[in-house]
Amino acid sequence: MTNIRNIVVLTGAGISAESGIDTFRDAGGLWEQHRVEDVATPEGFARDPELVQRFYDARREAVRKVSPNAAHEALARLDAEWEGDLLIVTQNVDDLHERAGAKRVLHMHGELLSALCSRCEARHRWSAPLLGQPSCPGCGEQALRPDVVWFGEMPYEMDRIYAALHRADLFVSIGTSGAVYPAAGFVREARELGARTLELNLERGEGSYWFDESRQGKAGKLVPEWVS
Ligand code: BV8
Repeated sequence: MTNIRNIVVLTGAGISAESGIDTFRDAGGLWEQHRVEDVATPEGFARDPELVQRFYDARREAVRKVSPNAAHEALARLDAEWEGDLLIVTQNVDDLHERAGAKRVLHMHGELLSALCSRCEARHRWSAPLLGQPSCPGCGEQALRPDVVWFGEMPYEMDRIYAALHRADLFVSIGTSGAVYPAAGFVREARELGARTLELNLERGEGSYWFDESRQGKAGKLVPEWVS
C-alpha cells in the first residue's frame, strides 16, 4: 500500500456473518416477527422493555458461542503490524474484533457485552442477562439497559471518527450494506477529504458509487487478500 499512512476501516454485520452471526438483512424481520428497527429503538424499549431485554440477552448469549473468522484475524494482524494510524470503526455490537486480537477498535453503535444505566449513565462491562432487572453497580438503581445505540440515538465517539476520517489516506468498508447513517455517509466524507476508498462486500452496498474500487465476495476471503 504505497503512500498510505493513515487508514480507517468501517465494518458491518457482513464481517461476522461467516462466524455464524446473522446480518440485519437476514434477521431484519425474523426475530419474533419484529423488525429490528422496531426493537432497536428507545420507543420499542419503552413500549416493551422485557421483549427488548430478551432480544439482547439472546444475542449476548449467542455471541459467546461463536468465534472470530479469517476476516477478523486479518484485521487484527494489520492492527498489530501497521505503524501508521489505524482505526477499526465497527457498527457491530459483537466482540469478535477484540477476540481476534484487534486493539484499535471503536464500537460506534455500542456493545452487547456492556450495560448502560439509564439513571446515572454509567457503562459497565456486562455478560449476564439484563431481563432480571439487576441493579446498576454504580447507583444501585434497577435501570440497566443494553449499551447499544438504537435508531434515533447518537452513535458513540463521532468526533473521534470524523477526526480519523480527516486524516485518512485510505477508507475501507467491509461487510456493510451502507443503509444506516451516519456510518453510511463516512465513505463520501473520506473521499471528499481526499482518501482512497475501497469496498469489500458480498454485493455492492448502497453507497457503492463513492468507492474508487469495489470487490465482491466473502469477507473471509477478501480481507486476508487485501491485508496481505
Ligand atoms: C442517528 C445497534 C441522529 C443496534 C444499530 C432517513 C435518512 C437518513 C437517515 C435516517 C433517516 N431516517 C432515520 C435516519 C437515521 C437512522 C438511519 O440511518 N435509519 C436508516 C434505517 C435509514 N440512523 C440513526 O438513527 C442513527 N442515529 O442518526 O442519530 C441524532 C442526531 C442528534 C441527536 C441524536 C441523534 C443510529 C443508527 C444506529 C442504529 N443501531 N445497531 C443493534 O445492533 O441491535 S444499526 C444496525 O443496523 C447495525 O449496527 C448496522 O449499522 C445496521 C445494519 O447495517 P449492516 O451492518 O450493514 O448490516 P446489513 O445486514 O444491513 O448488511 C450486511 C452486509 O454484509 C450486506 O451488504 C451483505 O451483502 C454483506 N454480507 C453478508 N455476508 C457477507 C457480507 N459481506 C462480506 N462477507 C460476507 N460473508
